[in-house]
Amino acid sequence: MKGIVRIALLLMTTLLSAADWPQFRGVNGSGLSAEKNLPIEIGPGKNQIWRTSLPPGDSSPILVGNHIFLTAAEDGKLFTIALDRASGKILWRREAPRPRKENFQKTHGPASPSPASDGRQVYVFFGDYGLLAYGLDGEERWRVPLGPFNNVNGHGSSPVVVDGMVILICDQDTDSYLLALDAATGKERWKVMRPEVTRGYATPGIYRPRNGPAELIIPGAYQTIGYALATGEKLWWTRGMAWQLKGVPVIDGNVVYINSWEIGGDTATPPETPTFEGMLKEHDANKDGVLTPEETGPKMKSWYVNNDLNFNNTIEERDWYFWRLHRSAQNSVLAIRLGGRGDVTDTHVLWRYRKAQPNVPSPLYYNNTLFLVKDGGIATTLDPKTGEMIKQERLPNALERYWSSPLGADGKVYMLSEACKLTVLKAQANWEVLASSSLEEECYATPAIAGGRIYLRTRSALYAFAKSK
Ligand SMILES: [Ca+2]
Ligand SMILES: [Ca+2]
Repeated sequence: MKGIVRIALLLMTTLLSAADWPQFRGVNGSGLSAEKNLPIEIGPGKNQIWRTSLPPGDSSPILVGNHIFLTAAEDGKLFTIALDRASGKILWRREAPRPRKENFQKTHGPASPSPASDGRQVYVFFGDYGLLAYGLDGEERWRVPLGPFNNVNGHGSSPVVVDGMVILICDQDTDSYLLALDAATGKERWKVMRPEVTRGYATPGIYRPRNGPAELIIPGAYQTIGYALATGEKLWWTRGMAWQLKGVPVIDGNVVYINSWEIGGDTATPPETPTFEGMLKEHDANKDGVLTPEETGPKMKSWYVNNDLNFNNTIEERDWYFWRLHRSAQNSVLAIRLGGRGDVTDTHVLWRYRKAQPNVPSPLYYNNTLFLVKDGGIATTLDPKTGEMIKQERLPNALERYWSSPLGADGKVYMLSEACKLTVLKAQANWEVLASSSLEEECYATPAIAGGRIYLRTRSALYAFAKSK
């Protein structure tokens, strides 16, 4: 319940109401809703209120007042779409400029970041253009071109809006930065470079300590960094996470939970990787202080595909520094006590859990339990105080990959697989499955919960489900 009270407090400072779902995964990315009497099964005609066909896009729906907002791409064009909450009717769609086309991993596309709203306007981000703001009626208020970005998998970070600022993580293999724009005008409030990190896909979390100024919690490659919300000043950081962070930090009280997983990061003992000096000694035939494919030989040919961060077909010290971090990266769910300053890795990390972590889905903190869902349908509960695993089992009949983050409401936990199978658990550490149902669709977006309904986006449509009377 503590989480629900927190949501109400966060909403008090905005024009939003408790019936809204203002950003990716709801208020502060928590995935929590105070709604009751929600359906536990979905299906064609089962608890279904409406279905509206949509162009493809993997952004999650957000809800503000009578509106639902999401983004999509169709015929090579980028769109922001508003739907009527009651009927699912499309109210307006606005095209964003598309001056270029980023590379994308096939599991998503050019409309992956979710919109965010403060109740006045809706803010959307496309990696192929930048940020745009619209009035709820669809009138464009401002646009800020950003990029092009050096991010081979395509952008995935969603903006958030807080204290009159739109905050966006722009992590990439060169020149990563964190941006704060004035929400009303689009003018830059501050921008901080993030030389510590390479590509990333995370969404910011906001921490409001009882005493002291608000902080942004920003997961990035190999670490999480805390910044002062008002100024962007770097306050603290933790090392020892995986490469390519995705989710959103989950905050309860003065503890934050962050998941990080990447291929190769599960080993207990990271492999030995030579130093850059060692590499030069061995391979730098022409003694110019950098290495080329000719010098490093056929064995290292494939290294350049993902690790030559500035695409110049040369290994410089920076490339090798990040490669060594990559090799020593540790997949883990981290619990970090907030309030520290400087490098808090050795002082504020409460525990690390290193088995069966999700790749994309964020953790869920609900009913004093941390819930995780991993590809293959492996659901895990952890004791948030100790990181001790309480229960880990496969979800029956839902063994696919998971892109959607779990949600908590009505004493239940909702987990949605790629094959659009919805498994509903009783929200307790020793969980049990209450229901399992599905649509013949593909699901990559995280659903939204508001006004007694579940809004679920598939690759082809948006559905509203509510419990049948
Ligand atoms: Ca050389
Ligand atoms: Ca290079």
